[in-house]
Amino acid sequence: MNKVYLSLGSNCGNKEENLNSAIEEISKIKNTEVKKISSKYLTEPYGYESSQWFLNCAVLIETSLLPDELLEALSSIEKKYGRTKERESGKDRTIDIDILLYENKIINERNLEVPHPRMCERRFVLEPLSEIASEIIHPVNGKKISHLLQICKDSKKVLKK
Ligand code: PH2
Ligand code: MG
Ligand code: MG
Repeated sequence: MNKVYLSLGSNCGNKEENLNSAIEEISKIKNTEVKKISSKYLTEPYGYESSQWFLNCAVLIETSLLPDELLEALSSIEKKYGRTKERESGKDRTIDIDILLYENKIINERNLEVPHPRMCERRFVLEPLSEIASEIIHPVNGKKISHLLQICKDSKKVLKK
């Protein structure tokens, strides 16, 4: 079984329910178990302007799916919750599920980059992740997640619910 860390986010509709439903769906993916769920955090939109704050959390799963297979399964959950390019207004989204870390793998494919290329700059990712993976080492920069959070310069607000 492979340990995989995910970041979940929602800033449309009932955000709490969206995250919970997505986690429930993730637990139903074949050969996949949800092992840890962080607290949920209310977070200021990062990288663009929106009046809609996000609810974010991090999840640890164990899966025997390969990265591509997992990506496919996660994308279909996003689609099920109405995540289509057409329906999104700007960058607001009902549910976004990103693969942050897949064991120690480094993947640089057109449709999948792991570790997530922007995770270290984002407090809304590191704060929840640090709750469930503080001692995990980032396979590219060799730093612990707890340390990446300490040195993160992102000043957008991240409030534990
Ligand atoms: N996701 C983004 C861009 N900006 N900001 C917050 N606070 N939370 C997110 O999940 C988020 C974001 C792109 O996926
Ligand atoms: Mg994202
Ligand atoms: Mg995404």
